[in-house]
Amino acid sequence: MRNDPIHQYLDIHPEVRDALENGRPVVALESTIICHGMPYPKNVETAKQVEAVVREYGATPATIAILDGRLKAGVDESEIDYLGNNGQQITKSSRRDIPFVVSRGEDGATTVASTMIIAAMAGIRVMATGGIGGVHRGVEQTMDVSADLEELSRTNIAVVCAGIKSVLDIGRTLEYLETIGVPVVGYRTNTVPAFYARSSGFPVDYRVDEAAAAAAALQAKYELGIDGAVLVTNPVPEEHAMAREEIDGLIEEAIAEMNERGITGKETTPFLLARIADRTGGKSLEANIELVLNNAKLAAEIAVNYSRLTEGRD
Ligand code: PSU
Ligand code: MN
Repeated sequence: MRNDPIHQYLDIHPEVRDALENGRPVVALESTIICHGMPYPKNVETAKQVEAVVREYGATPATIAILDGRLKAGVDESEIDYLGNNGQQITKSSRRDIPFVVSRGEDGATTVASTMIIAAMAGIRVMATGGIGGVHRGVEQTMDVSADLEELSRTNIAVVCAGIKSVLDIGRTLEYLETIGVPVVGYRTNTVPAFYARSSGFPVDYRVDEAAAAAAALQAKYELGIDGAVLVTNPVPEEHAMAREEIDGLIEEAIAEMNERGITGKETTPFLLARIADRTGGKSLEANIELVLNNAKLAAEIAVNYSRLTEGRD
């Protein structure tokens, strides 16, 4: 396996490698949320807390990033500090960006899509994030559809998130996921969560009440050779949730401001997140942090169950 050309590019952290080689659970974590999704120093604090939660629930964390052109599956604390300190200066890197960031020897913050790619290269089957990218509102004009969606159709990993953010067109995002064959699973919920809010009102495809049930579906999918991700949606904890009406109005305003300023492409998600955090006096940031921690916990539980089910197999 070490002769595989991928390993000319990929550094698997020794602790992560040890876990993988011994069939122990590993959870991958993205880094765009650190560099572009949250302000310093909350981003660094949160990234470290997320790793601690993964450990607490019995798995090894592997924060994914690109540093000096090296794909990293697992980073040190000092590297988390580096990512958090340099924030927006670090290139937000999705699938299309990886070859350029690598060949130029640069740093990259990985989106859900590129985190999935690098995690899968390393052999990691579960990742946690806050929210995925999706079909943006106004797609009829802009064609803005996140590369996360196509990635979900092709790369084999469970992605634990807090549902679909209402800065996106939730209905169209779900239609897209249906078309590309990505199951939307609700963890202890019948409706797809809407990130800051616990429900979007749209039904999930499958509800699971235990992490083991999600792990079993994952095992069946991959033993059957059905490629692609499973999207596990986990509502923000009740005590940190925001009312849909409260957040939706602010989102409308933030989108209007974004359009006035002519912000497009990869800048949209970071702009909207920062604006919404301003407008809610930090309340949305707190919700964001809590939901990520909650997702890390569930991802660890799924990874633990998955490694039990697949023990001794490959
Ligand atoms: N949603 C969040 N915070 C984030 C992101 C999404 O609440 O930081 C990031 C994730 O890394 C996601 C990316 O993969 O934004 C999607 O960006 P785009 O729509 O440009 O593909
Ligand atoms: Mn986009």
